[in-house]
Amino acid sequence: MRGIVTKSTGSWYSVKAEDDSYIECRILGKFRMKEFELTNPVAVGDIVTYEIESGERKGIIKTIEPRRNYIVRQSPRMKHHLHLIAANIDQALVIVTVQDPSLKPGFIDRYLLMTEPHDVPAIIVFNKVDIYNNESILVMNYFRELYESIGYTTFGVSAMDLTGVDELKNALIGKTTLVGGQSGVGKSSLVQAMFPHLNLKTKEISSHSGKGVHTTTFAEMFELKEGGSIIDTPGIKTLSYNNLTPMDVAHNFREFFALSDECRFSAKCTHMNEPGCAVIAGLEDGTINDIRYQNYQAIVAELNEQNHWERKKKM
Ligand SMILES: Nc1nc2c(ncn2[C@@H]2O[C@H](COP(=O)(O)OP(=O)(O)O)[C@@H](O)[C@H]2O)c(=O)[nH]1
Ligand SMILES: [Mg+2]
Ligand SMILES: [Zn+2]
Repeated sequence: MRGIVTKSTGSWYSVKAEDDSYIECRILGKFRMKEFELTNPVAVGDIVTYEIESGERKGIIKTIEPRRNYIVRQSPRMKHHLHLIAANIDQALVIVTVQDPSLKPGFIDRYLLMTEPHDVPAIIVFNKVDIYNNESILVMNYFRELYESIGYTTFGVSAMDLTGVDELKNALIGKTTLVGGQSGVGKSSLVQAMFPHLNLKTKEISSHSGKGVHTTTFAEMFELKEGGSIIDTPGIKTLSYNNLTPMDVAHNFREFFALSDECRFSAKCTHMNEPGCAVIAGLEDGTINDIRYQNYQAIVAELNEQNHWERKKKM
């Protein structure tokens, strides 16, 4: 029996079978990924084979088919583990706002570090354009031009007055799209505006423990009747990356990577203070955007700091 995982709640997985029925499955034993430790072995979007447990209407996942790509982030609980968010996706939306809430500096660039390593096309969506004042519109246009010039698709939309909603919808039909963004930016409202037949409930489950309240959030795949599906990820609020090295970051800032051939130390250049660095030269002549560069520096500094404390702990 073969199917696709549409939801994971930690120990149980909803699997959509080839006959369109759903079955709850669990896993026995261990599935490992060679490269790193995972908190969850199976992700939404995984194609799995399973067996029905005798006398039950439940299944056991036996194998996971090789993933075309996947999105991971650092586990919020275990700093050294990664959490698989989704697998086998066609594109990822990052929804942001300039106003209410204001744009969090670096959020887009951090998000792109999740998608870029696996060549997952990212679409940057500015929502709530209906409430933007003149200054917010200038800010949005500035960033839309910046990211378009690097090669990303961008949209300016409103889930409220439906500006741009049809155009965005057209970009989603027939594809498997991961939807992310900080809470409050209008993810649920926007999905609802594009696909009114979907009923995205809040999938946040709180559990009490002695240490306080933890909120656990789970990704879920929703099928579009127009074709394709979206994966809602209510949990992505902050992004950290101790799975990446500074060099990985350099390679995944697309326009830096494109210039790195011209750096004296080419593929080894971190574009921080090396002599003959084409990215630093680009910063001076304006071909590299200074906000992108500042975000890059901040991310690399954060990684170096994490690694510094790792080394101290080991000593
Ligand atoms: N003015 C305006 N408000 C919006 C828009 N989209 C969402 N909102 C409001 O923003 C708040 C958060 O929306 P929600 O969809 O729950 O955001 P989520 O946390 O990202 O899923 C709600 O009060 C929505 O009514 C929009 O395009 N314009
Ligand atoms: Mg929501
Ligand atoms: Zn360089």
